[in-house]
Amino acid sequence: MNGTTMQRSASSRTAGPRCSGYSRRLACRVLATIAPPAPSGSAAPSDVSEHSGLKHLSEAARTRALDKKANKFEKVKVEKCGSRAWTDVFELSNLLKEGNTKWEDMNLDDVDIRLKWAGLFHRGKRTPGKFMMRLKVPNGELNARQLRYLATTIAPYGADGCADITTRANIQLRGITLDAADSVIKGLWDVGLTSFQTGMDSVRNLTGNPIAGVDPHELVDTRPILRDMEAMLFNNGKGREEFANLPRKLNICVSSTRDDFPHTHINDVGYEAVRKPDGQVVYNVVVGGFFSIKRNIISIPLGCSITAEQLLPFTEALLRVFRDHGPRGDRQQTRLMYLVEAVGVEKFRALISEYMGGATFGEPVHVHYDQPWERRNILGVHPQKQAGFSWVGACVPAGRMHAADFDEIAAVAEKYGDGTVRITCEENVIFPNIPDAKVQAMLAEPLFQRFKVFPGALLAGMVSCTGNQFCGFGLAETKARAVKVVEALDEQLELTRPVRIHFTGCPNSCGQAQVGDIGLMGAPAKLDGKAVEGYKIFLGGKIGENPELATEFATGIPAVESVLVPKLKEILIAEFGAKERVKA
Ligand code: SRM
Ligand code: SF4
Repeated sequence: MNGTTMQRSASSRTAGPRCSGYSRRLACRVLATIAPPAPSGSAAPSDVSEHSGLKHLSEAARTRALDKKANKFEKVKVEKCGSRAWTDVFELSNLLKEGNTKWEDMNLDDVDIRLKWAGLFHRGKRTPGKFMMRLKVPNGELNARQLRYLATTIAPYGADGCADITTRANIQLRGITLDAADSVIKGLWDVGLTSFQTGMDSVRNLTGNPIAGVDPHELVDTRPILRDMEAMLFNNGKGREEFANLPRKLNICVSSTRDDFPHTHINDVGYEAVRKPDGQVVYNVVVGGFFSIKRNIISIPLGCSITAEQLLPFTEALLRVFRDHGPRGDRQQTRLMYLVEAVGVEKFRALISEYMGGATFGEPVHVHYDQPWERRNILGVHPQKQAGFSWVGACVPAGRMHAADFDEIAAVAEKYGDGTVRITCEENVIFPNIPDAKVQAMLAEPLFQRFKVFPGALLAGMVSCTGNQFCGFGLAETKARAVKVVEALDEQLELTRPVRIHFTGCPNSCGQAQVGDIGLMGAPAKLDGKAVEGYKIFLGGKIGENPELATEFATGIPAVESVLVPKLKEILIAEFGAKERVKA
């Protein structure tokens, strides 16, 4: 791949934000309240209660948080900072264990909203009293000890206890009850994991190259960068109060190859490693990509590159800028892009520089490649940059895991590799550092009957969000149906190229429907005149160097296999060159 990664081409991302009437109105509101930047650290006003979410906000941000147009979550945070959940969760667990109270009697804002800062998501609509616990797994790297611990957290919950690999290469545990939460959290800390600051207005799991360190084509190993960033942003997993009241969630990733495995284009902040002509690796910065019910947009260049040494202070400063200047009104207009659009790319960059004490940044680095680069399929067996070793990528259908899977993955990683694995944004698992001589024996392990190393072409590229099995927003079931439908299609069709199908249960698009070659998004539908679960179908998502979002192709498709399979078959044949399999 000519040794370098490439800055997004000018054609794929516009150089500056498009200014709509809305953006101009928002700009007026935001600019009117922009105060001079805080010198460094927190701008904590002294007259604010210890427990209020206002504590670390600048005067300007306090004004926005207290404004009558502030969204309801700002009010919840002003009343009591989400960071309080880090201590409250231990208190709540104890109260429940002692039998002095029931979760139903507790403060609902605590149970349903603030506990998300501790990584506990009440699944009140589907499984009342049970929580999903979201972790942080920087760069998706886990070791055998951590995997075995994760198995113990869900094992007690029987059928209700399972886990998912997420679209941010992360783990979510299911079935956790509040009385057990304190011991699970302590156990996570013991093995070097955390659930703190994984939900609500916090930075989400940091994603990088899933084959970092073993990839012959990487410019840098993203793992140490993301570990350091994680330690800095979240205080080594114990939570960083100063960043507990951002205006909204923030997705950050570091990409080190032309594949753009972590999808910089749909992250709020993307760092793209690129080699300068003098050989130095720096990072082009892109900002503002996000999906939501109201708007989906690819990130735009920030017009600068930063050095490896600047990555952490830059990220820290960007967070403070977002915290102090970001919009806190209509919740649908609070993602980072809205701040960038309101102040403009130049001003936004200047603010970060000011918060870094006047740091200067490099010009963006543009690299010309003669040849296009096909995003690699990392499932299967692949030679590493270390001679004599391979990585083995296995497909975890829809990312769904059970306690026994964690144990078995740990055992296989120890027996054949170095005891570590990577999980990916496509919800799969990678075993690195397998000596070539052991690969054949490894492939015969029973684990790979379930998690196939050479899955069907469609199953290999299938991604699914949680869907309405557990998620209250879900308009359709996703995971189980996705596996069934895609397996049926793999059986009936032969493909000449990989086709990625993304299922997502609602327009929040956690399953990234607009990223797929084909995307299915939960939506209302009718079958024989009756309202049924259904999907919209999106087509044309492109990932890698020149990303594009898929656009809506069809709507109101009933979510039943007898309709979905033929409909998708028709699309795969017409648009993707698939052929009916000849039956033997
Ligand atoms: Fe998401 C909210 C699940 C990745 C956009 N997302 C939710 C909640 C927390 C809603 C809820 O409380 O039920 C879902 C929890 C369901 C559950 O029980 O699992 C949920 N999101 C997920 C996961 C688990 C989907 C999956 O099956 O993998 C992913 C967890 C990632 C992680 O480890 O942190 C997940 N969510 C995403 C992504 C994909 C990504 O990051 O690449 C997106 C689109 C990208 C983005 O954020 O811009 C995404 N989730 C949302 C949104 C829309 C955000 C917005 O600005 O409006 C919501 C709703 C919200 O935040 O209010 C949401
Ligand atoms: Fe839930 Fe919708 Fe996200 Fe799927 S896309 S996990 S249904 S919020």
